[in-house]
Amino acid sequence: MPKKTSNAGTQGSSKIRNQQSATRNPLVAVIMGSKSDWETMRHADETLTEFGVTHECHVMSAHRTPQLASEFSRAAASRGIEVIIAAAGGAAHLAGVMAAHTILPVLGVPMKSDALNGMDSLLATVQMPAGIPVGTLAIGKPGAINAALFAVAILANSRPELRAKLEEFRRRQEQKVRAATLP
Ligand code: RP5
Repeated sequence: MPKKTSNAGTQGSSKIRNQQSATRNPLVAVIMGSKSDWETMRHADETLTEFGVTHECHVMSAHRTPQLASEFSRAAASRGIEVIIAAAGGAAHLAGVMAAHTILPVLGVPMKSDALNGMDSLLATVQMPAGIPVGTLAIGKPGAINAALFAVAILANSRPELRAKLEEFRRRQEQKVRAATLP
């Protein structure tokens, strides 16, 4: 579970796992609709940490805390945030609401829901009307990891040291697959 709590300059309760990175100019905000999403979204948190990308993690909901969600999104760019990752399950409107209030790139991660295995989350996240884009990733853990890697790739466009880390990541990944042996 997220370890620290802070309101990060907005109203209401938010979860921040890494207080230090949260206060040190976060470049990425990882938002999730419920604390129950953390088990999946911790993979985005871990991936960003692996790349040394300053970020913060919050719980807020398009439906349960609509004012907090819109205020957070409206303030994000002025706080220096460059990418928002938003995860939600079921009627998953969080990424869309985030995108409605900012021109920052918003990446949506559909959570695997109990009722429909995440198909509801996927369709609710991906089917945005033309004009308000959400870059939607895969359902669940692969989506959480790839959202973080996508955020790193966006940031890497203007940060050569991040680009080098991404290239090294791909090299190591390829080597691992090439070296794989079967029982
Ligand atoms: C969504 O509803 C959340 O993102 C979560 O995936 C789902 C269930 O939330 P809880 O009932 O577990 O809080 O808003």
